[in-house]
Amino acid sequence: MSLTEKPILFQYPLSIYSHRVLWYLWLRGIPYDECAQPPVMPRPDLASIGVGYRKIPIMTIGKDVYCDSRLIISKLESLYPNSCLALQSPADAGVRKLFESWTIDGGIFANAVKLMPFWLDKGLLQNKGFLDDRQKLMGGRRMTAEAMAAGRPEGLQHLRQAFELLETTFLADGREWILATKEPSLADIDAVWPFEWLMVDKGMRGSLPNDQFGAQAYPRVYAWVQRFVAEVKKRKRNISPPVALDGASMSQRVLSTDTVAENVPFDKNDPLQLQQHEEVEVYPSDYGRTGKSTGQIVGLTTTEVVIRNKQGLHQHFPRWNFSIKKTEEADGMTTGASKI
Ligand SMILES: N[C@@H](CCC(=O)N[C@@H](CS)C(=O)NCC(=O)O)C(=O)O
Repeated sequence: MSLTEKPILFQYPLSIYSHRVLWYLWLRGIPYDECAQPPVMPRPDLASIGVGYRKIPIMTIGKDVYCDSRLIISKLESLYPNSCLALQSPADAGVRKLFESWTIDGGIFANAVKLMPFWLDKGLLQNKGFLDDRQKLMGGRRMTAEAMAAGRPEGLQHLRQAFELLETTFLADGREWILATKEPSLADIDAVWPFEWLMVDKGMRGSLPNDQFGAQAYPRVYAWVQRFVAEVKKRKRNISPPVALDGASMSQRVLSTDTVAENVPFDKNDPLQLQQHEEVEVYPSDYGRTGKSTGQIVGLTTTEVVIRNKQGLHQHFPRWNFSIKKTEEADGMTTGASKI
């Protein structure tokens, strides 16, 4: 990995998880290029650099490929030091990680998805290609109008709890930013994104009924989201727009880079008892499990796994909600604890 290489972000405009990374880049003023991706599979650009992981966003920096918005943001925090978004106290840094977990794994995003406006003409949920693709992503569950209608009341109820929590605890004292910092922090990015998606995103218009949500019901949450959006827009103006790379120029650049990959240590004492350099596959254990990346495991820490693929690129994944399996084991060729 080398900072002489500008990051390349793989994203598509409708991807809310990509917005998390874009906001981060804009708030910090970090220049990047981008390689736009289709919102559905296949993604030949990513296949050309040996990435089987199917979720978006992804970021390459030189020979390193970083998967998952959480890992991308934490890498950028360490690769570009003196972050204006970092929290000063360990306790605040911990609260920020809890926000990340609350919104991503804790059910906020899953309940927000239940509120996607399936009734909109020309909306995503009227698009057969999108529905087919997401059915595969979700392991067979289809987002039919009936299923969406049935899930909506519970989604709304759960989101009301989330709005209420923010309104009556963190934001109750009238602070501008979620952890009372002077400027927006990482905690704002990690807390705000599903709320911004529901309240601001054009594709989500109508997702929140006014009689149960709205600025009257949750004035502080609404003001905070709008403040965040305005700040992001303001800071975005300060960085030069990304170069849009097509698949060919992206893979030419990524595969021919002569930079050295980031060195991530290997923990021999990891509970999975993996050996450095053995062949493994890595994939999400929540959804999108069929999107597997394979390669030699070269780095392993409590929070990160790194594999080297056939193209010589190092793919990095978080450990949380990711599985690592020896490839023979995945093919059912070895015996072991998984068979008990
Ligand atoms: N934990 C992942 C979640 C990423 C995710 O679910 N992204 C959505 C797009 S917003 C996705 O990949 N959907 C399926 C797809 O685009 O193939 C992250 O933080 O990056």
